[in-house]
Amino acid sequence: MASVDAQPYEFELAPRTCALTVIDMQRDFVDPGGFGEALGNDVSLLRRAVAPTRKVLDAARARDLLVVHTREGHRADLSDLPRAKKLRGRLKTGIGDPGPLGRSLLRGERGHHIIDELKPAPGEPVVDKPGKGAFHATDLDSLLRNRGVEQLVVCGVTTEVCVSTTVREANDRGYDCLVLEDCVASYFPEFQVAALAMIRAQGGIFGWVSDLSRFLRALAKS
Ligand code: TIU
Repeated sequence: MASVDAQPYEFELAPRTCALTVIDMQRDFVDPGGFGEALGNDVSLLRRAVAPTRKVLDAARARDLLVVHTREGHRADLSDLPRAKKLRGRLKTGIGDPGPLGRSLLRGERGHHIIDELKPAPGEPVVDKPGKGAFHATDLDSLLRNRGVEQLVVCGVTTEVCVSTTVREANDRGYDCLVLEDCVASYFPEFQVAALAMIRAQGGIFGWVSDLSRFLRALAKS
């Protein structure tokens, strides 16, 4: 056990029951030509979370923490793509349409792959999810419970969409979440600030917020 300096108050890190979750660090969100850009976003804003997340990954691997990666995406036949999600946005290149990174947000396409810098190591589970939250229509909950996980350290993108949805889902399932603010990123700087504020408000209504250096310091002491 070690205390992570966090908000709204210290987070008691228990490495044996803690997993690192890296949310949707896919080319489709982080690289030009993918789904994120098709939505009208400046994807370079997400790059700032890559190097800090790499450091968390290295530290978690060195301490044998369970590392779980997630990817948002759909089956090639689009059978798991709700009509509402397909139509929303009136996009020129929507989910399943061909683009520079292959068919957008589809499993197996180039854009669906996790970026090289954060590539899953052999044996690390990769959870493919059709929604924003990593628990919806996936086996993530059983995978965590079967390993006795009670705490999640959360990195990835985007802070107010898939990270926040996952943290909220995790909170309702009884997990304690610690979000590292420099390891999550948004296309909208103001949403980054607001999403993190919502997590730690009201005594940590959804969880805790800290950062890379504070987390590494505590992990080294634990
Ligand atoms: N658009 C946006 O901010 N995010 C997503 O569509 N997915 C994730 O956050 N992964």
